[in-house]
Amino acid sequence: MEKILNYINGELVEPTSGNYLDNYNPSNGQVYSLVPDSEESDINNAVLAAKEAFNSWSKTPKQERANILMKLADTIEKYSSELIKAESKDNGKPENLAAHVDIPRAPANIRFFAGAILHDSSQMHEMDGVAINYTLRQPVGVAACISPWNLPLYLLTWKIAPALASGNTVVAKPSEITPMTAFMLSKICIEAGLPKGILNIVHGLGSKIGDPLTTHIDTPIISFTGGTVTGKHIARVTAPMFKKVSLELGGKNPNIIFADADFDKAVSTAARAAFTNQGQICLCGSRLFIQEEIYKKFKIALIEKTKKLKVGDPKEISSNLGAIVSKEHMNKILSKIEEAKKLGGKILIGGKRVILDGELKDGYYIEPTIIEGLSSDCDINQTEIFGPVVSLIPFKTEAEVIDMANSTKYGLSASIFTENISKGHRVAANIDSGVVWINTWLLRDLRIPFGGMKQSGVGREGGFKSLDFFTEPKNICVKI
Ligand code: TXE
Repeated sequence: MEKILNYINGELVEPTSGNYLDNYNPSNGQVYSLVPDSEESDINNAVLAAKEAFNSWSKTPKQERANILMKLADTIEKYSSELIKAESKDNGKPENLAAHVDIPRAPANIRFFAGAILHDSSQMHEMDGVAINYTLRQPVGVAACISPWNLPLYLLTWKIAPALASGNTVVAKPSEITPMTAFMLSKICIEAGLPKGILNIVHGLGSKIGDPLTTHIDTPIISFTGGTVTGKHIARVTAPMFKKVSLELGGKNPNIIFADADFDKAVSTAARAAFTNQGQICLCGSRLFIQEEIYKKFKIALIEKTKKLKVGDPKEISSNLGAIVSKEHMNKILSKIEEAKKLGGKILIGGKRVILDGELKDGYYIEPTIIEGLSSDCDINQTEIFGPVVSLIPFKTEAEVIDMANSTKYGLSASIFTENISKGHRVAANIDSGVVWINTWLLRDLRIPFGGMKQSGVGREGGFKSLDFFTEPKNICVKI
């Protein structure tokens, strides 16, 4: 069985303990590879390698850093078809989605930040003939980059690209649930000639190697994407060490449909926002607020749309939804659906596990599920489920829907559908979330400040915000 290896100081190495964990293929429930069960000693080795590499990488001219990263991006692209298959097998997502979203984004992230450092500038403050101040932005050191399982290579590269481009070195910890494309990336780094030690990838359990990485004295900067509970833990353990921390956490995102919306566009986007990647995207629109006048018509159209979605073999081009990432997560989603029923929720469509035929009979599939009849403040409408489950909530007025949209502890993203421009802008300004889309969903410009309010996170990444985060500003004051 294939063994995934850690990538430390430019080499593929076994975990020091020699222990491995099972890695599952969610489409058939079978173990298909082994992932290192790393320990503190592996983290220490990786941090040491990154610390040593920092001395030269932080002083490498920007153009040279950009050239090296561009070559890495080209090499990733060379292996696109293998990466697409691997991401789908490891995560359960349809190959079609990996081909259009996940894998193209990896080289795009790297090229974007390789280019961005060549166009960056810093500030100058003049003191009326007395002095000038200028700001140097210098790399911080070894960055700990911790990424989740829902968009494995996409989010890993979203972190390591700006970290490396800015002159930091990196110890990355991909999710233990989806380690395969990070392992493939480490082999790609070797082929692309990435300087030894600038990127290190350590695999293993968050509960075991998370703290050794985040509280290591030589990792002054941490970029994390994952669950809110883990984010809280990282904030707690790192606070006394005064580290720079960026947290991208969960969401319970409102999707607001006004009666004057472009009906067909709103229906198809609402279905996409609810069910893409089996609902396992932090930006998914899982609370669907529909204005009373069109509630019934919209509900019927959404059910019709959902009926046409095929849950099936991730390898088949016709599958709209693949498998849920793990058995534990599938059971968590199913238990939330049961809870919804107990609270009086009516399942309009879906609600059950799907058992596919033949080799896929033990895979982790769930029907796309629409629920109605739950109050906006019940647990199901307040906490993240992170599965193919959307809850419909009618509303009467603009003020009422803004209140309900803002009623959760999260504040990551929101969508508003209306043909009234003024209303769109007005409601967007009043929604407590880091990203608001009007008449669309998941339209991403890599330059925007991306992140959440409230318990959806701390800080913003994207464009120059990422370069700001991964550098330390230093003021130099020169007396004239
Ligand atoms: O995430 P974790 P889980 C949400 C979603 C999901 C829930 C839990 O609601 O149901 O989180 O998912 C590493 N120190 N999101 O448990 O544990 C872990 O190994 C440092 C939203 O899988 O947060 C992995 O690499 N790191 C989300 C990463 O953190 C630790 C995407 C994320 O895993 C650690 C995924 C620790 N103590 C889940 N413990 C989004 N925002 O997109 C774990 N990790």
